[in-house]
Amino acid sequence: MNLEELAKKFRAPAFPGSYFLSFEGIEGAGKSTQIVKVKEDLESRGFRVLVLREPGGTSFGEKLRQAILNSQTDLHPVAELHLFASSRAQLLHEVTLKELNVPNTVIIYDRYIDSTLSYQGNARKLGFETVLQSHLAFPLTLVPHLTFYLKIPADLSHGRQKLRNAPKDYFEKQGDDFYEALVSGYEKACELFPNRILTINGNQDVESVFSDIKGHLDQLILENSPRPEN
Ligand code: T5A
Repeated sequence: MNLEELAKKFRAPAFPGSYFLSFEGIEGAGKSTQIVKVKEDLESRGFRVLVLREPGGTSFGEKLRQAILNSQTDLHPVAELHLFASSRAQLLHEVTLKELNVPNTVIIYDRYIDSTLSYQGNARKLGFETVLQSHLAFPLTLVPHLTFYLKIPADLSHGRQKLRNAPKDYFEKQGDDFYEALVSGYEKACELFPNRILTINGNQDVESVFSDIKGHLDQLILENSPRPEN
């Protein structure tokens, strides 16, 4: 199967009235900042909103998160791939699929499969085929209705990380080449999934980034609202 054929195996879940969204971007792109604002906005429209993070979100997933992000040894990229996929499968099974079944729910993921494509597939050089093939068993074939890719350049990521002044985790210690490969990995993911992934300019003030995201959310909700009867 070529890459385009593989990509077609991935579908958004069909739960009427509920949505699955994800946020993507390199370190410091502003994902967590925007998720807080999107949650508030959707709640004000009457949705029940759950925010989940990857890796993590379940007690099993949080243990995997610690194992990866606090690892003192270099992990093999295949080990990384399967750790992230394990955390993802458990989160889908334990939380996401059950919660989406409740009408008027929005599940927001802070990172999902596009992180694996960019980090393990591109920057760690496993290739997109290897990543997608490792996700061909349900529930890993599920993808969000919309993914917001907050695009910032690598140097802005380093600048925001410095400002935060927190200890660097496993991936934050990587050099410039790794960050450039992350950006190009996200570009490739956007080309492969053009209808699902929306690129948002993350190099704007917080309110302008939110306004761009809100425009797309308005459209998604409008398109899926029941039409008034004549
Ligand atoms: N990973 C994960 C993989 O390798 N493969 C996978 O499959 C998955 C799922 C997870 C790590 O695991 C890797 C990727 C990651 O390395 P994480 O902690 O969940 O790590 O994710 P991070 O991206 O590291 O989280 P960050 O907090 O660094 O980034 P955010 O959430 O994008 O950024 P945010 O919102 O916290 O903002 C960062 C700083 O910038 C400021 C904020 O105030 C904050 O100080 N900021 C802005 N400043 C100016 N203008 C704006 N528009 C701003 N927006 C935010």
